[in-house]
Amino acid sequence: MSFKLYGRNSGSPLRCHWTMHELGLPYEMIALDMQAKEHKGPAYLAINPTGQVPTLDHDGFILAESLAIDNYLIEYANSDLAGANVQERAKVWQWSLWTILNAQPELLSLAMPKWTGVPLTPENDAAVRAKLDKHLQILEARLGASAYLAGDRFTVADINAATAIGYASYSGFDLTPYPAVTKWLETITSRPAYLAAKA
Ligand SMILES: N[C@@H](CCC(=O)N[C@@H](CS)C(=O)NCC(=O)O)C(=O)O
Repeated sequence: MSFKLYGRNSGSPLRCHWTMHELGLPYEMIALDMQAKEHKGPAYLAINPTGQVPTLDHDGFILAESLAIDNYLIEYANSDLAGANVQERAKVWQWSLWTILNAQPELLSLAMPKWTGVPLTPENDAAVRAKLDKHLQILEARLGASAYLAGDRFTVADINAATAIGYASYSGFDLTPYPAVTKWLETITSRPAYLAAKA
């Protein structure tokens, strides 16, 4: 039994590195040289035609998409990290999808000028920040009422959402106006599995 995970321990692949460590599954990281466009070369495109990371190779079973990979690993490990019952699993999906479909794209829009060299117009910048504020207020209310996103214990919803909200520091979006979100991020990124994934 061997796991290979393509992609370094940042961005979307970090989600899967973190989950691997939470589950205690040994694996090998294949750190593609993204500067050299190794992820767009024929060898990698043969296993993942999207040319994106992460990709999981489990003894020849190939899987893309960080959420799908995490779900596969959790089921493989027979873990309750994705929810211990049908309602907790539903809440895990709700918060994972909501954060990744709403806050993550806006944070990536703010980061875009770093990659393209083209700044956002002041109007666009203000519009993105206004949308983010709306999303962060929803997260703030949730995490003010509940220690973790899916309820009172840590689940993969926290991994999925924290790796999305984690783009804030890179994107120059200040999280200090959202103290419950900030405290939650500090708490879960002090977990041994996160620290091991980032090491
Ligand atoms: N929906 C995908 C997104 C993957 C993704 O955007 N990966 C980025 C790195 S964080 C990537 O491979 N970027 C290179 C590219 O798109 O060419 C997932 O969650 O796995």
